[in-house]
Amino acid sequence: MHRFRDIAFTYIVLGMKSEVMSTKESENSINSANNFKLEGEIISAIPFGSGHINDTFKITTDAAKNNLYLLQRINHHIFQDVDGLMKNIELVCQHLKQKLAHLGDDEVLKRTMTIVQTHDGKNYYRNEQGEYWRVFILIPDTRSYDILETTEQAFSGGMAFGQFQKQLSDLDPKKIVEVLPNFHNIEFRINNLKEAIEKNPVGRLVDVQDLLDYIFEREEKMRTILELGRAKKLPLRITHNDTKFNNVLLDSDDNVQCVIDLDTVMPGYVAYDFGDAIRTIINSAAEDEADLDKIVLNIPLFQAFTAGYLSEARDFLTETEIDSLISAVHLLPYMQAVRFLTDYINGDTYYKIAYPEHNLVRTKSQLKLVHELEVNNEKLTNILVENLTSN
Ligand code: GN1
Ligand code: MG
Repeated sequence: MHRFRDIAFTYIVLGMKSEVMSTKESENSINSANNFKLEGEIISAIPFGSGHINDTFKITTDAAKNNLYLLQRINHHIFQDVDGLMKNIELVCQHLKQKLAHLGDDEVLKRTMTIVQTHDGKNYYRNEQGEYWRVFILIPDTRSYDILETTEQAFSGGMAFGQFQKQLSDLDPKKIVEVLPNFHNIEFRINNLKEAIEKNPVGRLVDVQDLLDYIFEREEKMRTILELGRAKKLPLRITHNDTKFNNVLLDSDDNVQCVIDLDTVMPGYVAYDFGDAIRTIINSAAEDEADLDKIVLNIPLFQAFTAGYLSEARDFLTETEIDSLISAVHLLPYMQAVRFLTDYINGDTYYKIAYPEHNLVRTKSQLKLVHELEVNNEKLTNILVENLTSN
């Protein structure tokens, strides 16, 4: 989980070799960053964040103002249509910026992501090795949390994702490329798991039979949202699709600053965003906690996130969308377990791992969360209902 926090940061200072070893990787990232219109000269490139897919670096330049940037190497094995991906992000950022224009330029820069273009005016850069790079402005004086600390943070997070959906609710989903088709389609995810079982490419099936039983027992019950969607009872909107709590930046007073990580913004059902956010918010432990006793629910945080979310989203949600929220609370951790287990059986080809059993530990951890959510289903449903009636 805290992959980059656990390793000694490789640090390169241009013009002089720093005491910590300079690596090819640092040079490569700096060379890539130099293709973008940055203010000032680059001073350092440091691995940043805890993403499982892309590689992220914090770039600092010597400019007096605007000296922080986020450089990312896009995992183009997963995001194969980088052009479509970046067009999506550009469109979404433009739309959000228009919505916030009344706040003035400085505020808009803090509340939305801003793509930095290359010297030849493109949204990304492809180097000779075929790697794809992009740069965003790094919003200063903000922080994100892997595990929440207070109900105020949870309320802010709920508002942030509710606002995000609301601001995009008038953007035509047909304008957005589905960069990862079937991303939250549980049938697709279960089929991928079944294919992995069939192939068993690295012989890991022996370790996981009890986990598979647990997953397949719940297969039918997890289809509710998929079927409501197929029956056209849920509107397809533009959703974020990776609403982990660490994808919200908060300011020093824990007010919402900005929703980040727009790679998976695609047509989807609002409940998926709600459920995926709850997956990280309600869990007292990390997504990959190995000690299952530590995975318990923090229900006050669920209450606070729900209140924050509904304060923004209540107006535009249909009754069926509201009814679907609780199903997603169960579905998203379940689907995440299915995805981690599929990757474990396949020999860890999708998610970055920090140690060989990492995907197995992640699976068990998410399934423990599924169990806790089932046990507390009535309590959670009541909280949702109370929030709706008090609003
Ligand atoms: C991946 O890389 P990151 O952390 O932004 C994944 C999400 C998962 C998440 C699990 C494109 O997101 O769907 O929920 O890991 N992103 C993709 O932490 O698969
Ligand atoms: Mg992501």
